[in-house]
Amino acid sequence: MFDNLSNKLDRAFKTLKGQGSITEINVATTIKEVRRALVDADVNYKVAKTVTDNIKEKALGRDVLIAVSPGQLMVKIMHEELTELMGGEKQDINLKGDPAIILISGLQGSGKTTFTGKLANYIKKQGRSVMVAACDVYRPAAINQLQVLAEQVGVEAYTELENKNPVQIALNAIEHAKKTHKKVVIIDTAGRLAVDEAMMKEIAEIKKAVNPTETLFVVDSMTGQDAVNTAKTFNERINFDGVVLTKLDGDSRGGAALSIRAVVEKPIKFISTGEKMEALDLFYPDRMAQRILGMGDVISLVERAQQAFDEDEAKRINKKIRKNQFNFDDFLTQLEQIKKMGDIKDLVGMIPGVGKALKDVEIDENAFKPIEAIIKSMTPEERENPDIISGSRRARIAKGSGTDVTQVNNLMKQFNDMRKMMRSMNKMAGKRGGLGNLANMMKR
Ligand SMILES: Nc1nc2c(ncn2[C@@H]2O[C@H](COP(=O)(O)OP(=O)(O)O)[C@@H](O)[C@H]2O)c(=O)[nH]1
Ligand SMILES: [Mg+2]
Repeated sequence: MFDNLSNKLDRAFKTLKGQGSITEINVATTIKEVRRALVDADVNYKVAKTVTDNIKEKALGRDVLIAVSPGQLMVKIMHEELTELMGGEKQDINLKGDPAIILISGLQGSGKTTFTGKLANYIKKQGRSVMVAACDVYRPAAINQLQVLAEQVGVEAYTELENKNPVQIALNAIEHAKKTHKKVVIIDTAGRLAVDEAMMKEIAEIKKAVNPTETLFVVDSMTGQDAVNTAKTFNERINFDGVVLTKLDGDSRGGAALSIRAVVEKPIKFISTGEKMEALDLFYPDRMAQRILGMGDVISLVERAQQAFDEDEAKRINKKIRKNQFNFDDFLTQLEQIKKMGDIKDLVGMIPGVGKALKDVEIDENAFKPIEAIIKSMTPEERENPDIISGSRRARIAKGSGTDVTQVNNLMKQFNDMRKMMRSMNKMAGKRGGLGNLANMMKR
């Protein structure tokens, strides 16, 4: 998602790269390109204009620090503006009430029933008892679909096959939830292919009858500008509390995410990125802005790295690197830590600047296996002191690890290159840790 927009913004900022200062003229060119990129990504024209006007004002008012280039400063300002545009702070769902009642609204096919299942799963994982209610009475298949999803995530689905009155079913469902001590009830409703009066009347009636804790509007992000218009109509009629953006895994141009908040002034609360029940995320405006700008999901990267990395271990390794004592034991420890950090491709994609370069490169996680086998076939002495690994030792190691001499030679060469690099970095008094080195190795 957003690849297209990221690329265009990247190009727009290039204009400013290499320039010594921010001036009226170079900002004007960049701003024009940024505005066009936003409009091309389905961002509402008025919204794009407001955003770019704000950026321009901020950019011209700010002194360029010696440490950052005008291009970097523009990205920073743009990041602030996009975050603000998408609502600033993350907004959680309100689950107060006994039970809390969540009403789901939106057009047919937007992903309401799928989201109902996902939200039930999400709430259940927080340890709350939850129930879903099927109030789409027009298509028998819709009831069945919700039953299947509910079963999949292990929650109860309330259905009434004979009853054709969605308001009544919703009220009965809430009664049932109270009797069975559920803390949350999620009400799935029927949609139409386009906004029509009968649907609006029905959802408004359900809302009035059940007095929900939270009314969510589900919208397909692939529908571009239409998504914004539909959101506006629904909001005028039922005054919803939050938006759920679905299908962000598709080739959505992302404009909906950028303009809905600004147009209806209601927060986006969740994003849905696939058909699986786990494919649901809270919406973080700042992280989304980072993704759009191709800065990489730095925050997530740092969080995951912090979880996996043992700080004392990292300090120990850095010390060894500085003393030119980095050996195969340390190498192995680093590999273990990287593996702990989870899916490697995911992770590498989050590193700013690396994500794009490596986007199309296949990173084979199994590639680590022979490396580990080779290192584990070395004697402690060899690992500690890699320079003693002669030709005959290499043959023995190859045999012991089930690899061949070429693979051992390759690893030795990479390892030696890495040590050389560390040495020259030490000379430059660089203090970069081992992760950067490994990232470099993977690029080859
Ligand atoms: N790729 C993708 N498909 C989705 C997502 N959410 C829903 N769908 C699919 O979109 C279709 C319509 O979803 P459904 O929940 O039945 O929509 P409803 O009519 O609003 O209840 C189904 O085929 C879903 O599997 C999503 O986030 N990503
Ligand atoms: Mg449905």
